Amino acid sequence: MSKSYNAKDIEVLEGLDAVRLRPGMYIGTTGPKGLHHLIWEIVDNAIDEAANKNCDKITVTLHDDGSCSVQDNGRGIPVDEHPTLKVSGVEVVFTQLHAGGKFNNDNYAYSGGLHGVGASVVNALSDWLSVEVCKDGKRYAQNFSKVIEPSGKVRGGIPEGPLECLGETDASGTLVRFLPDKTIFETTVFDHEVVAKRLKELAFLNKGVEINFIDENVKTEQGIFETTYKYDGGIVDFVRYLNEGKNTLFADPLYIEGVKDGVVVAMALQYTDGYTDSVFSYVNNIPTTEGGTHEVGFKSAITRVFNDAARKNGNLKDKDANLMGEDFREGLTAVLAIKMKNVQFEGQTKTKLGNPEAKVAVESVVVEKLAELVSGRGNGKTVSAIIDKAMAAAKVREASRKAKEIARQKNSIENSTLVGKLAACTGKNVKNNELFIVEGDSAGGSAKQGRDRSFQAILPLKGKPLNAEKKRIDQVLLNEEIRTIISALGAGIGEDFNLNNLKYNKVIILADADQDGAHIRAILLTFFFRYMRELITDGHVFIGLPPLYKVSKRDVVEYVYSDAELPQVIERVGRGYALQRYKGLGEMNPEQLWSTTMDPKERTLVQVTIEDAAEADRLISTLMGDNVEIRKRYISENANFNKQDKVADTYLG
Ligand code: 28G
Repeated sequence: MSKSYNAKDIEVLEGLDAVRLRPGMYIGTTGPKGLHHLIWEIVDNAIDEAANKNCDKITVTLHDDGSCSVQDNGRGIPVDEHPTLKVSGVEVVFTQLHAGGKFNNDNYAYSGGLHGVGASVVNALSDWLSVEVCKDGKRYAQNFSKVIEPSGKVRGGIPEGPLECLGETDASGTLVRFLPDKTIFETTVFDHEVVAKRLKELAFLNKGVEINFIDENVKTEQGIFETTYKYDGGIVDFVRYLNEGKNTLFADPLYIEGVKDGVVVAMALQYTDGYTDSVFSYVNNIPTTEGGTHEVGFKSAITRVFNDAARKNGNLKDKDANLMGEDFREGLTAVLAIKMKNVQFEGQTKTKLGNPEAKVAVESVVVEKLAELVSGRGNGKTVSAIIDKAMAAAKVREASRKAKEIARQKNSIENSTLVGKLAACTGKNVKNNELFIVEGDSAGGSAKQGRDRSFQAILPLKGKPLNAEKKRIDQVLLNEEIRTIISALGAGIGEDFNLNNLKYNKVIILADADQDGAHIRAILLTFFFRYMRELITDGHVFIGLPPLYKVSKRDVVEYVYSDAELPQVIERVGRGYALQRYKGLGEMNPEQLWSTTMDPKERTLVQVTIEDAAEADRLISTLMGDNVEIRKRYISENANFNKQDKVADTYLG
């Protein structure tokens, strides 16, 4: 290294050292989620530049060398010398640790202000990073890399030299390319679907911004994968997309926007003839899966506005009580996107907005603007359709309350017949007992024969259980597969759920390693997440991993649980081996199923976290929606719990 450092520089480098020492503090985790966080940090800076109207095109590329680049056509990061640090603005952005970045919520600015936050974190955690800036007719570049000092100390994000001018250009913007450091992350392979899904979401949330996605690792008939996301309708297009393939009650989503006390509010809504309540909310482009104060304000606002309209229209008479909030959410698809400063996230997955002022501001903007829209000429039919739908929902609500009451009493009698499909275990010690939910009758049969009946119970699932998202709760509860699970577990559901009554300590989902199996896993996780959340948070839910292959030679038999392991196992077994690929659980005989997947001494279980379940819920309900093709592709590529993706926790008896 030729460059000499002054005291200020050393301080900067120590800042980046801290990032490498405790990556989790800056990017949450060093798993796949943290890896993708690197992309989002850089993309966020480009999005900020777009939010300030200085840029309208962003290109994200996954390169075949494992690196990722992000390019924008904005103003370009400032290149002039920083007054106290005496290096270029570019070098400051990539080497100065900005106090805590996004994880210090006090510093989060939603527009302008804190540009470049997080870029230094990405630099610190990269093998190398290069930046190119086009600005004021010139092209500049600087490279950074990881170095090993003579003492053996490893440092990340060290400039290879100062920012250099490479020549002239007409262009303007910033290009950043980086290769994540393999010694920091559990995996450094970016996931195509994760990136595609988030970029599409950002394009919906940032109206008119063109986001291009190129993946050099995905080949199509036309060459390498390339696609463009650009939505001039913004969240109105998002709502249209969510309702694709559904019957909508009116053609164009209602859209309102406004600002109150520094909170910028935008909302689009449309009703379908379905029963689902699909409200998707965002704060500063971050999904708030668990909702929060902004959603509370939104819900209370639409209830008020539509009730007022129902009275004005004469649908509700003086003596009638108001319709309930839930009546106005049946069939509702809405996107609520707000921007504000000093966001406070709460909840189990830190995806719930806590700021009380957000409720006040959202409620006020939505009441004012939506009331105006609703009373406006030309919206009469739309408003009538909404009111009629809610009136019908209120009637069903009353009927369904009675039905549930009856169902509750009936349940205890019906349980005996429902649980007929269940092969219970003989042991009575709940702490030891395990319930296997097994995909398919044939695998269910093998599991029943292969199990240790003293503590293992088997519940075969015939087809796909009803998608928990698709129907109202009372219909979900009427689904036989789901009710069998509820009564087998014995702990109730929803508000009535009580862990103390749980009859099994482990609930193990056993499904094939294919698309249908992944779909079943996602549906079950969504169901547990919505109606038995504590089952997951208390650590009772597991995914069983069946082997994908058997490699054998004479008396040697080895089972292989992932494609990545296969070559090593084949090499170990050596010439003359026989290879069997298991297409499904059903192909295994009872002994094989026991020894590979059910025997606590041999099997591998992956414990389901609340984040896994929240993600399954989000995917089933948002970006997959009714679009079967997208869903299938997504699930087959992401929802498989295999050994590469997860830290497998082997049961140690
Ligand atoms: C392509 C990958 C990600 C960015 C800009 C533009 C400006 C900027 C970025 O300013 C302020 C200065 C140095 C720390 C602002 C340009 C005002 C005038 C900008 C990006 C604070 C940062 N002209 N475009 N940052 N710095 N795009 N895309 O990162 O001290 S970051």
